[in-house]
Amino acid sequence: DEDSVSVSLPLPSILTSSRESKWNDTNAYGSKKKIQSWLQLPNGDWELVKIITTSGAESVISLPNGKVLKVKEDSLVPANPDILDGVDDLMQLSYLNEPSVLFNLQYRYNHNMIYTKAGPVLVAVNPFKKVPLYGNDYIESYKCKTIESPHVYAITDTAIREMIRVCPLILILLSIFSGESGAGKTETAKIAMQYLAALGGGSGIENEILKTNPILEAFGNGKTLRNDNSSRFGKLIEIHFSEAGKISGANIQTLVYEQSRVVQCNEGERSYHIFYQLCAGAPSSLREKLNLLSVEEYKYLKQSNCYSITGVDDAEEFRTVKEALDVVHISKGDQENVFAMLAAVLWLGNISFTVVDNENHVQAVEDEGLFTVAKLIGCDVENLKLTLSTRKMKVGNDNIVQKLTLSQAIDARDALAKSIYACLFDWLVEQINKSLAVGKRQTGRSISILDIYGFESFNRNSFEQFCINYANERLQQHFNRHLFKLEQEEYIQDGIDWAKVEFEDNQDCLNLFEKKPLGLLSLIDEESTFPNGTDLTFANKLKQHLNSNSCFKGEREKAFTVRHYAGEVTYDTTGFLEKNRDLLHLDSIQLLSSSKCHLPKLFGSHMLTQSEKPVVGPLHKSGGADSQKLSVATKFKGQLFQLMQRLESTSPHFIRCIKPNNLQSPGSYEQSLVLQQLRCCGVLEVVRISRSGFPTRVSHQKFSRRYGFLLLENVASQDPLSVSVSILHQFNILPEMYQVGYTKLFFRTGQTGVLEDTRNRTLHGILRVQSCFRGYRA
Ligand code: AOV
Ligand code: MG
Repeated sequence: DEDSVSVSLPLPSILTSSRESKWNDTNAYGSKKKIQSWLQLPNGDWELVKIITTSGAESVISLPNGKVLKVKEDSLVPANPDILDGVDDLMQLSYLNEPSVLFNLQYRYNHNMIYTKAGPVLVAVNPFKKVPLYGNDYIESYKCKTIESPHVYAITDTAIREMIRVCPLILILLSIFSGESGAGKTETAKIAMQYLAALGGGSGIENEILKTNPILEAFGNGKTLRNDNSSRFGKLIEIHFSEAGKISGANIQTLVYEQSRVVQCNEGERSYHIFYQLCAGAPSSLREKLNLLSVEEYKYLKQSNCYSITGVDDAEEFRTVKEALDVVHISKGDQENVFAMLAAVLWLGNISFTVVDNENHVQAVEDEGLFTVAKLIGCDVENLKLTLSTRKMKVGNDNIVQKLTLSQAIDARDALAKSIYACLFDWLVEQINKSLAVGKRQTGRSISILDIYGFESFNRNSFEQFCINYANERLQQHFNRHLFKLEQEEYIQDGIDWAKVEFEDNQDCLNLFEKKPLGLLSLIDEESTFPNGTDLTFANKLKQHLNSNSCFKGEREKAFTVRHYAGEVTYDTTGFLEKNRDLLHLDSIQLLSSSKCHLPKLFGSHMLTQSEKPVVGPLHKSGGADSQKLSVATKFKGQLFQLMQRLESTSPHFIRCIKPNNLQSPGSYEQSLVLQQLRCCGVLEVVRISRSGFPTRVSHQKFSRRYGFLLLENVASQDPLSVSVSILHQFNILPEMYQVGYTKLFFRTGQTGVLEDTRNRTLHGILRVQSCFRGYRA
């Protein structure tokens, strides 16, 4: 009978109750208490239970399996009425608590509705399978607004409309961090681009823009333990539109950080996809030209013991990348040079060294590796050999040549490899930007999509995670500030009395990173310049200066912990200084800039400007031994600040991606994992902001229609606002629990639950009476 209550409601089928069938008992409405509650099980998961009775601080509850238990009342969290199961927007929930949010997302996920709104934010739960939500028909439907359920298409559509009508600079901010990488940021970004291309296409440039994805993913993504296609760089793509709303060009800005992957990656991971694609897909003529081996024969690729990805055909991907390079107007000749540089990097890893004196100094072995590298980058073998085994230094006015030990030589070699790859990456982005360049006439209308690497917390966290998590910390602040502002603006717009809600922001953690001179970034740079600085002295310095900071905790030996907004992460400082210095010897720079490399821009301008740049970073060496390059951390911070500046000038739309399980498999929804991410990526944060405000908003029209019939007096002739107010009075809703706006009612959490219960009871009664009548007539 109860099922018929919900079925009879004029709501989409998704909102009809599915919970009720789980119980056999017929105990229903009538109790003043919330009849359904969430109970936390010993494993941390939440279970929906029914309260049978409550006396004092204890409640007797029944579990779905029929078991009856006595529990402390405060171990129960109120559940929403069934009618709210699977709502489109978490803001519609009367109770915005963790289990309710978890359940709502799970409910929708089980029905292939992976998108849910959390107020202004779109939450996307990774389905790990093809879901029937994309393609031209859907695009058309969202464009014509015949579908209204939350979707990337919908939020992208809103952005386009906003750009055209309201504000010329619109930023869609996709991707913000989730606890685990592999949550779906990059896929979501591509889905948004698809929509933009479909709506703003026509000139052909949209195809070029879409083709930048396979290129940048090949060069900037790799397999990690968490994601087979993990982005190891951040990307902001700005898509420009004409006044008529057609795409006129685009520009890509990148945040590169993980150079170390080129020369080193962990067991089970892979380096950048392009290396494997090249080795698998190069036609024989190219193989010969580049002296290409198979992946197992390159030391850089061999060390992680992982060469392929299930379901991915690297050779096929190589063809896709080449086609994409054609589309963005990179000539066949330049493409071949790019491949030659990639081969040079791989061959560099195979160069080995031999000890030449009794002081353990080494020299590069004259073998196939050395010869091939020299040929590929277009330099003299002798010169290359010297560069890899010695270092020119200036002491006073004298130039001296220092011989290198094995570990120094390996560092020099790896630095060269990383540097070539970094130049290649930058060069590619530059070429792509030239190809996508907006015509002379700029309208100032653009939509940007930000897709960065997500917050990472592994068992062992190194310098890479340190940088990623710092970036995420900055973005989190952007997110907080913006959403908070929006929230308040809505209240003000509707004319309600609104005292500012205090909000816990992450400024303290940012200060821990950015403060000068005693912040993490300054201290790492300072230690990196000390000749005798080691990872241990660095760790000790942190402990000495930062232990009083509430976001910092010194750990045993070389480790330290940072309390990020998304949870604590313990970093192991091993390798921090080396990775931060990322020194490329002056010799190497000279070698590269004098090489006859066929991509002149690649080394020529890039390298020289780097070494000739006035040094503004802390790495000013009085000895003048090494290249005067900015430290990685300083460069990273600079890029990040540039990015943030651009973000500040735009109007963001947020999408938060959630990974429902760690197996990359469809259908499984691990509550604790989702909850951890909801907390990390701030969905609950938004929820919390809302809870301290007036999260439930209902237009007067809707509200009076839904509850008006419960009124004792006849209100048929009254306007919706007055009806709404009468309802509030009749049900004794406390004045501090709501605000009446010009167009909407604003409620604190839990308020509509009472009304909804009464409504259900009344409807239930009506139905009973009706069915009695039917029985009578029969
Ligand atoms: P990420 O960008 O968030 O991780 P991806 O976007 O690469 O994660 O997603 C990881 C994988 O999840 C993809 O390769 C797809 O297999 C699957 N996936 C994600 N979204 C969808 C979707 N909407 N439909 C179907 N499958 C999907 V990282 O870049 O690692 O932080 O650094
Ligand atoms: Mg990604």
